[in-house]
Amino acid sequence: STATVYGYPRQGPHRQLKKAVEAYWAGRSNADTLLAAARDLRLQRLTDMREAGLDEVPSNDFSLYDHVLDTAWMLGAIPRRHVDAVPDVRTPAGRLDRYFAMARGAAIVAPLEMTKWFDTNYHYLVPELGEDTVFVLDPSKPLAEFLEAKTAGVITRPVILGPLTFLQLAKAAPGRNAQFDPLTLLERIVPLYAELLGRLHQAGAQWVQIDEPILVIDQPAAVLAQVDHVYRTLAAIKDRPKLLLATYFDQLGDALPVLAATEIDGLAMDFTGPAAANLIHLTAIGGLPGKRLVAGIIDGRNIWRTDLTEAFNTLAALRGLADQVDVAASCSLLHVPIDLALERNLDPQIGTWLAFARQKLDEITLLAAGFDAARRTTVAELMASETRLVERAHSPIVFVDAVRRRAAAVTDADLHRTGRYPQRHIAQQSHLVLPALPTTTIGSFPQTSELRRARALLRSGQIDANTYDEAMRAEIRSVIAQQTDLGLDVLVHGEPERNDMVQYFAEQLTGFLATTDGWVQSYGTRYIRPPIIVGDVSRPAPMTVQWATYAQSLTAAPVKGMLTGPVTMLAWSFVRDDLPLADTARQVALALRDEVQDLQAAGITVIQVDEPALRETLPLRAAGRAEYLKWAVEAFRLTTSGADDETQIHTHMCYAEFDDILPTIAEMDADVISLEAARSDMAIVKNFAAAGYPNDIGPGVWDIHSPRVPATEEIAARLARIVKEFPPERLWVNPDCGLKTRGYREVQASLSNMVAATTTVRTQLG
Ligand code: THG
Ligand code: ZN
Repeated sequence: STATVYGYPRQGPHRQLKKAVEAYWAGRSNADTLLAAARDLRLQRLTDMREAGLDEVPSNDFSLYDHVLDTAWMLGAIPRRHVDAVPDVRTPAGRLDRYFAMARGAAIVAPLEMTKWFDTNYHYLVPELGEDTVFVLDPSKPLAEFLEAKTAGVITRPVILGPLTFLQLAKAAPGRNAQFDPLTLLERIVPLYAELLGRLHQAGAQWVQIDEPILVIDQPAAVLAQVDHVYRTLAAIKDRPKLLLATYFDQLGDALPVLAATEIDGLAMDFTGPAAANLIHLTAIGGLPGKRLVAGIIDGRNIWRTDLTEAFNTLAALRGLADQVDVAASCSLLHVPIDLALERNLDPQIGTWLAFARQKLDEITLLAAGFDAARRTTVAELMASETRLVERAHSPIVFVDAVRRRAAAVTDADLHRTGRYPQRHIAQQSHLVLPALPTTTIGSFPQTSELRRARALLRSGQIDANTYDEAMRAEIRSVIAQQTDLGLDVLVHGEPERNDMVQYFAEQLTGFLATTDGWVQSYGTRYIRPPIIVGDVSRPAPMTVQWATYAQSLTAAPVKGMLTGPVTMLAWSFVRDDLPLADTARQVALALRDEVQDLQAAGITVIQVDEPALRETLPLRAAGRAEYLKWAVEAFRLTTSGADDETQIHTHMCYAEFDDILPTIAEMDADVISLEAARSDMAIVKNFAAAGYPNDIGPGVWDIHSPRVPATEEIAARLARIVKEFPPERLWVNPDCGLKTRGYREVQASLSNMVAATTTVRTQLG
C-alpha cells in the first residue's frame, strides 16, 4: 500500500511565501529572488514529505497565488485586459506581472473575480471564458516543477486541475452573454490536456493526478456523458502516464459508475464524513477491478488525530475492491495548518489530540504500513489512539454537563420572538424614531495601522491593558463623531478592538482554542488562523457590552451592538468531530443569546448578528441541504429571539448569492437584513420582492471591495430604482459590507455621498 497526499500547504512554516510575494509586489525584491524563494519552499516540502515516509509525492500542487489561476494560465485563458496591461512576457518579471495582474488587477484594470473553493474557506480566482477564448497550452509550470523534483531525486505525481472542474468553476467573461456556458468549450481544451499528458510522459512522469472535485456535486446526465467522453478520450492516448482521477469533499454519486467504466488507471476518493457513502457505492458496483484506488481516509480539512481503529476498519472493507488500495488524506492538506510543533501555547494534553499537515503525513504512513502488515506493526499505536479518544471523551474541557443540560432544555418557545414582525416594527419605530430609508453601516470602520500597532504593543507587553483600552475608546469617539457629522441614523462603534471577528469571539468563549501559528491560506497571500472548537461552548463573561455601551454613552442616536452569528463562528473554525455540528451551533447560539440579552439590558436597542458564512456552508449535494438549513436557522433564532419586541435585530450576509435560500432568510426573522448587492447591480432587491420577503432589507448601495468613491447621483439613481421595486417603508440604505479594509478618506467621501443621495430620494418620496 502506497502512502500519498494530493497536496501540501504552500506557504512554508513561517509564511515565507507570503513574505516573498509581498516583497516582490512592494518592489523590495525582484523576479529572481521571488522565484528562488519559491523553489526553496518546494524543495523543502519535497524533503518533508519524503522524510515523513510518503511513497508518492505530488508536484504542481504549489502555487504563487492560486491553482485555478495557474490552470487558466496553463490553458492560455488570459483576459485581453491583462494581456494589454502587461504586454511583454519575454522575461520572468513580465510573466509574473501579468499573472499577478490577473490575481490583483493593475492600475485601472480589474482582477479576476474571487470566490469560495467548494465549501472550504479557500478562495480561487474565477476564470473568464467566452466563445472567443483562444486556448493555447503553456505546460511550463507543471513540467518545470516535475523536472525540478526529478533532479532532486524524486519522481513526483504532477497534479492538474481537470477540464470539467476548470470549466464549471469558470464564468462568462464580463460584457459577454451571461447565459454562455463554459462547458461548451470542453472539446477545445481536451486536446490541450492530451498534449500536456504527452509532455509529462516524455519528461518521465509515471502517474498524473487529475483533480475533478466538481464531480461530487449532483451532475445532470448530459454532464455525466461528457465525463465519460473526456476520460475515454484521455485514456485512449498512446504513450501517456497513468491517470489517477482525484475527487474530494463529498461522495461521487452517479459519477462513480461512469468513471469506473472508463480506462483510467486509478480513482482517488474521499471516505470521510458524508463521503463515507463512497464505500457503500463502491461495494455495490463491484469495486474497481484492474484499477488503483487511493483511499482518502484521513480528514484533510480538520485537525483531529485520526481514530486509527476506525481507519483500519475502513481500509479492511476496501481490501480487494481494487487491484491496489493506497492511503491518503481526503483532500489536499492546503486546508489545515502546517505543523503542530510550531505552536507556542498549546496544552500538552490537547496537543496529543491534534494533527496538522505534518502530523497527518505520519498518520498516513502509519496506516499504509499497518495495512500491509495486517496491523501487526501498529498494535502500540492502535492502543495509544484508543487511549487518546477515551481521554478526550472524559476531559472536563470537552464535556461540560451544565452546557449539555442547557442545550437539551431548549424549547420551541426559545426560538420565537414575543411579537411578530409587524407588531415589533411598531414597537421599534416608537422609540427609535427613524426617518424613511434609514442610513447605517455594516459595523467595522477602517482598521488603521495605529490600531494594529496598539494590538501588537499590547501583545508584546509594551503597553498595558488600560492604555490599550484608552486607544480603542479614542477611536470609538472619533468614529461616533464622524458618523454624527455625516448624519447617519443608526451608528456603529467601528469595531477597532477586533482583528478578525471570529478570532475575537473565539478568544472569549470557553470551548474554543486559538492557535499561535496555525495559518491557513484564505486567498493569495492572505491567511487566517481558524480557532479550534475543542469542547462544549459557553460564555464566561460579557464580550462586547463595554464597547457598545461606551459608544452609546457618546450619542443620543442608536448605536448597534455587533455580534458574529453561530453558523459563521462554526464555518470559520475547525469544528468538533465528536459532536454533531447542529449541537455545537446550539451551544454557540446560547452563549450569544446571553450576550444579546446583556446588550439589551445595558440599553443597546439595535443588535446585529452577522451571518456572512451562512450560504457558503450549504452542503455541496442537495440531499444534505434541508437539514443544514433547519439547524442553521434555529441557531440564529435561538441567538436572537430572547430580544424584546422593542429591540431591533439586524443581520448581515455577503460573499454569496442568496437567491436559492430566500425562504431560509425569511425564516431567520431578523427585523433588518443588510446584503451585498452593488456588484450584482441591486438585482437582489427584485428577488426579495418577488419572494414576498416580509421584513426590512438594506441592499448595499456601494461596493466596498473597490476603493472607488460612488457619486451621489449614482447612489441616488440606484435608490430611486429600488424604492419602486420594494416597499420603501421597509428599505434601508447602507454599504455592501464592513469598511475595515478601506481607508478613511474614501469611506468619508462615500458615506457623505450616500447620505446626500438618501436625502434627495426621501424628498422625492415626499
Ligand atoms: N474572517 C475569517 N474568515 C474569513 C473572513 C474573515 N473568511 C472569508 C473572508 N473573510 C476571507 N478574507 C480575508 C481577508 C483578509 C485576511 C484574511 C482573510 C488577512 N489576513 C492577514 C494576512 O494574511 O496578512 C492576517 C490577519 C491576522 O493577523 O489575523 O488580511 O474575515 N475568520
Ligand atoms: Zn459583509
